[in-house]
Amino acid sequence: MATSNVDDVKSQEPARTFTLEELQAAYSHWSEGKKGPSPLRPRDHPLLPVAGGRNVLISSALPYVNNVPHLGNIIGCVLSADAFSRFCRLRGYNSLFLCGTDEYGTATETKAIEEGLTPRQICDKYNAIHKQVYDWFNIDFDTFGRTSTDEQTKIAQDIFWKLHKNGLLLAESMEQLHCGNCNRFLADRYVEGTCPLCAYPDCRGDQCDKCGKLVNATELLNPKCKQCGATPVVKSSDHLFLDLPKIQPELEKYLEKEAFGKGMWTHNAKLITQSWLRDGLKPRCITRDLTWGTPVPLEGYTSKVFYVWFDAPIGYISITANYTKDWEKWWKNPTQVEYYNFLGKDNVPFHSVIFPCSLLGAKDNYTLVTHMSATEYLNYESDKFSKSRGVGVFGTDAISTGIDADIYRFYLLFVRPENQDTSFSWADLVLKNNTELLNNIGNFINRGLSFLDKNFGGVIPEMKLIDEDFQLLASINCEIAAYVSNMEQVCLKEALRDILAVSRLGNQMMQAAQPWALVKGTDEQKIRGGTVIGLAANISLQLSIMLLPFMPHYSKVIQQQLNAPDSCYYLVEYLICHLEAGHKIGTPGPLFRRIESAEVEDLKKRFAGKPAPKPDIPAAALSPEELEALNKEITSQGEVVRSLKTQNAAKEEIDKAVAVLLGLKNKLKLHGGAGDSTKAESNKKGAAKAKGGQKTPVTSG
Ligand code: B3M
Ligand code: ZN
Repeated sequence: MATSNVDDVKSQEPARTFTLEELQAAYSHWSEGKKGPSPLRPRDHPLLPVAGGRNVLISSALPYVNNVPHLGNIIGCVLSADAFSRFCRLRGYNSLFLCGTDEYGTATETKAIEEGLTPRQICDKYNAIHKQVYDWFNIDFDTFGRTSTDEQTKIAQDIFWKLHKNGLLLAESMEQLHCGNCNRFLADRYVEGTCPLCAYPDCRGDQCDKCGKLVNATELLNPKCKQCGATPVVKSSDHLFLDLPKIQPELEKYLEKEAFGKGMWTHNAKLITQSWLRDGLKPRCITRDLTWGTPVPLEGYTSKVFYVWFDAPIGYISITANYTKDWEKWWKNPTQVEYYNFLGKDNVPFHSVIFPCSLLGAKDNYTLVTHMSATEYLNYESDKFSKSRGVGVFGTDAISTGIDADIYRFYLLFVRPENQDTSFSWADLVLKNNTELLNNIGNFINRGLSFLDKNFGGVIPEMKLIDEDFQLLASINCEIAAYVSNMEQVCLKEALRDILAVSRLGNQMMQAAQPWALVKGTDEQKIRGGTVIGLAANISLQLSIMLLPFMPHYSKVIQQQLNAPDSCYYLVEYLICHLEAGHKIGTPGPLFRRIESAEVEDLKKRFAGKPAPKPDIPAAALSPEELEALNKEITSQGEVVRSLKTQNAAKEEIDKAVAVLLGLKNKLKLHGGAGDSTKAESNKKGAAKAKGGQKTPVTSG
């Protein structure tokens, strides 16, 4: 059964009556007709803000480089940002849409060890995979970069020095485990030992999978370095903290006046930010004892790198700097640039608090976030996406399903988790494809254009508009205006429903006028039939323009079938007659195809995942390949558990995932495996454990 987690279509409003002025306006807009060249600026790189224009900087959260994105990741940032960015281009704004891979930190180091590659090789490999997946989904970045570049080092260190100069750094010594054998401090997840609380022998350095309690790595009994098995010792290490409490008043002032005041913030983004501020900001550790990262330039700390969450958002700036030497025109131009952030809700505080504080603290006139569009989570059927369990469609799988990228785009944007968690459901995708795309939009456009082709030789006939046409134009203009306003507010889901409403109006017109009967009638009736068909062609063109942000490929196909000049491809709040009498269209053809339920049954099975292994399977030796596969599964399931925990998922959900993990570990034990191999490390959101000493200001000298 199809489960629908959103209002499927706009509720059918009773036909509105329009004032004479509205009807006249609709007619005069319609008659604007074809104008010369496109009013849009050409997309010449590098794109830069223009004084006095509407300058829109758009970033999508930078995906971690150590994995393949799934459909939830894709709708969570890049696809949503792409739809918005395409809208901005259609409106003629000076926009720049940027993204890239987030490459530094333990997660990459760990993946490198796992795959026997260097961190650099891992980044190159996965950066290419990400790029390929986004290309397939028709994500049209203006620039797609990466964080591990020289520009990143330059800009991150510059911001760091300014924070230092402005007295916003604190130093404190922290106790951490150090492995003498590997000669390095161990991030919590590089350590395992016996749980100090429940004596579970496979306890991780940050949390016990058995009792679920948080532990400090320094308190583990029998700690072991996960890399080499040696026993690490507690050592102190000096770290630097960003003095957030000192910056908080300025951040609050900025948010109240500028961002919350003038910007569009999703409810969750506002709520999360306000709760951080309400609790009062604490100093935050911005250094780590790792090697794969941006080096800390301050004497005494040069063996350390920046904490990924201090460093990664600076990636937005460095990616721009790698794109154009004039990057400061975007990034040090707060009065002329509006900055939109697209991200998943778990990334909100880093974008609304930590990053703006770093920039405010640098006192260097940086452009700060104005609008924040944070999505909730997309589930897969009624489960969570999980690489290790094979649940859900990952970017590279989507390519092999035989379903067009644009169909995924349409459906993902249709169920975009805008205000609440939603799910991707195959049955629902089939339903939406077959009703909204095939029966509504596809049917309207194909019927009209085929009829035009057969009865008028594909040439738009003379149109003589009558009263009811003015009513129709005014109704369509209401939908277009609603679409524009929804897009402006990043209510992408609603905007998509406005498109469907325009198509529905078109279908109603065809149904009511019956042009196929009219063309067989009197001369007057023939003219009426031609008028209806001319209207249908122009409404089809309007639909292709509105669809462009959502389904760029099909938008293009419709444009080709209409033989519409590029110069009509701009978006205003009303319908214009771009295709005037005498215009010859191209070759019409069916747009969408029916998707059969049987087809998705197979896909459903393919991506449903494997059942969790039972812990009581009889012991049998595993082949080295099976052992490796099992180890990989344990690693990824460990990641699932950690990500659920960092997302504060429901307890039952976490318990379920932990049970799966324990099952896998038991299996490994039963088969004589070497114990836990969970090496994966997700980003630490907290700092290492402080010794309880005082933080001391770091003064510039
Ligand atoms: N890489 C988290 C994520 O992919 C993180 C975002 C960084 S944005 C600067 O969800
Ligand atoms: Zn070691």
